[in-house]
Amino acid sequence: MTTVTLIGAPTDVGASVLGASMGPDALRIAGIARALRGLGLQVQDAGNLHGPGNPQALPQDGFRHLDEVVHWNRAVFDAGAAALARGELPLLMGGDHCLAIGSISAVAAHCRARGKRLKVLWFDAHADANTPETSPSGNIHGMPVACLLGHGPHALSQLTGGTALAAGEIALIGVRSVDPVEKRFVAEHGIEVYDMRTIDELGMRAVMQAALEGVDGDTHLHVSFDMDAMDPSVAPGVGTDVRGGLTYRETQLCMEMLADCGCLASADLVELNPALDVRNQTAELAVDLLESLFGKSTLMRPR
Ligand code: 6HN
Ligand code: MN
Ligand code: MN
Ligand code: MN
Repeated sequence: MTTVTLIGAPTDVGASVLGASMGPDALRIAGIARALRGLGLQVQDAGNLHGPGNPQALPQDGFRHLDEVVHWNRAVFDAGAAALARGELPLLMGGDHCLAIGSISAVAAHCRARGKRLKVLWFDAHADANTPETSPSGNIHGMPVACLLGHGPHALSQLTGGTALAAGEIALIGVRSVDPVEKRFVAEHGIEVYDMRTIDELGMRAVMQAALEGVDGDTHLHVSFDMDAMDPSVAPGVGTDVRGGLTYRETQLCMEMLADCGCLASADLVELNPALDVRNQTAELAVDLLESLFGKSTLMRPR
């Protein structure tokens, strides 16, 4: 049986809104380990990683807190790589979304070494595809997709010793807030995007079928879930909320279809901001969704 390893990364150095650093404990308080164990999974909580505090500095050369972001991502990379090498399924509890640079770089290195196909599904209101030249904020949580595709400072874009991802290995789902130059980046790289309009027009079932096309037993599937993918009416505890997001049921359907495909091998749950939440409901929602992602289903269904 696969062991799920919970890795806490309590930091918000990639953001300008403070509070995502409390995400790991909010998930623990919402009962993440208990919920997953209730599904019959083996779960170990590896505790929290350590790293520098948030200096709350202004951007320098296009980045806010580059050194701190590099430090945290190295720690996430090492912890993720170690869990994967032990045959475990790392679940990164963020923390802001800059941490996906480290977690997905570890996954990419793992797949390259084993000749495994890789697919990353990136659930987000945002495209996270800025570079320091194009970023309106300097916040590195707006840059991980670009970094993973090789655009960004060497220390982040070459964590694996090369470029982590090819554009065809990632799909963005739930997008509805994309900066003008990000649009060009996404188009020029031919990144697969299912924005909210596509989800409205096709429905989530068709979108997930398309996103999972070609994902099979030889594929390592990584889910990077930014809580702001969901509508702020159901997920208020996020730092950069955008109206018009995924509904509770749409998200549940995603999770259920991901569970059915049986290829999930690593995940990030990021951008949960307990300082902006109401009675920990966004953390509880996250745990509810993770249960579905790991196979909780209402009925027995023929596979
Ligand atoms: N996130 N596109 C904006 C920026 O500052 O680059 C927002 C980024 C939000 C990032 O939510 O992970
Ligand atoms: Mn994000
Ligand atoms: Mn986002
Ligand atoms: Mn490129």
